[in-house]
Amino acid sequence: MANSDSVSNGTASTRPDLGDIKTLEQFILEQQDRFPHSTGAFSRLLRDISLAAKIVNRDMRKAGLIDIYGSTGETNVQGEVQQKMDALAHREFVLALRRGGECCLIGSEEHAEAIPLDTSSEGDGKYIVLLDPLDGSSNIDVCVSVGTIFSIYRLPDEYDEDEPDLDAALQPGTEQIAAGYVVYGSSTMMVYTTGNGVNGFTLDTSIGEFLLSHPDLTTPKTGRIFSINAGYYHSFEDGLCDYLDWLQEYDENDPNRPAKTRYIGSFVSDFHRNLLKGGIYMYPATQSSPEGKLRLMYEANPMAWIAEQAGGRATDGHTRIMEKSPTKLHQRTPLFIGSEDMVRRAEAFLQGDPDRVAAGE
Ligand code: AFP
Repeated sequence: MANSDSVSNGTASTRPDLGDIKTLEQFILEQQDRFPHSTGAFSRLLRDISLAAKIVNRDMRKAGLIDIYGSTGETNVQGEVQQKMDALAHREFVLALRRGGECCLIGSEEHAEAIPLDTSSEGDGKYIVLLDPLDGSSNIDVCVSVGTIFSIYRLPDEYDEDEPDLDAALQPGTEQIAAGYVVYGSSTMMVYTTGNGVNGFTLDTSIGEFLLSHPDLTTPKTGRIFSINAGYYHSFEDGLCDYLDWLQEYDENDPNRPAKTRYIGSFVSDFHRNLLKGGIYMYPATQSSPEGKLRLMYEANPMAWIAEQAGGRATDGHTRIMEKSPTKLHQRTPLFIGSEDMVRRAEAFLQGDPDRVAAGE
């Protein structure tokens, strides 16, 4: 999108013309053309997801004007208070995927069990979608950025798409065929990978299309930002406290120290900022969340793949996130994700061998 929306004298002057822009749909179709035997089912599935994201975006922009602030009064399967927007976003994604017919099984943060979809009428129903429909939703009432995270798997051959066994969803992250997120921030962006790099699309609300704005996204190898809820410092393991102390030390030979804390408390937004600027996001085990807080299947795995595809790294401190074997849909995991050098150093501290990564390199 060269020459788009340049700003001069404080006003947006030029707008991209048709020759400059590429819509998400055009991009997906171009990718599809690379595979001669493609049926288009996967492209339609991505279209369904992007449609639900646009609807969630539209509804969210009206929060405060219509009755979608606050909680439903229910708790979700995690025992967390469910926000009205959580329930609405879950509903929109399930509806879009059901209508599209390409997905036979959905796993959602907002639903205790995986949801089988009737695939008898439309589409091939060969795909499984795992999602957190609205991450960071406790931030909505105060106008802070939130997001959607999704992960797509193929239904393994041994399962029947008309009656998919719920265990079909329990695949390691290495089996993902697409992963992405939508950040509903100062603008709304969808970022995704199919294992061929990472691309970002910004929603142009005036025409209702996601437009390619961040082609071939890569993340800096290191950075100056660390994102963690330091309120839990006293329940972190010693290695992590040492790493946090190290990050905050001044070192005249290291331009990235002292590092800067940035923590929104909305994983998608924290991750997105760090992806673009360089940094590390950490949600470790704590006293109240001994297995960490974030969910392996629909938060950690998709973001881990995006991070890796952009040149970053994601582990639980010891094991690569995408190689963890899931045993349940809502499984949690500690998570250290972001710029490769920063994650490697965090691992070195956590494994009691901080000198493994030389300072200032
Ligand atoms: P909510 O969806 O309940 O707001 O939780 C958001 C989240 O899962 C993730 O987006 C944040 O990074 C993390 O929780 C914040 O948790 P803490 O409040 O414990 O720091």
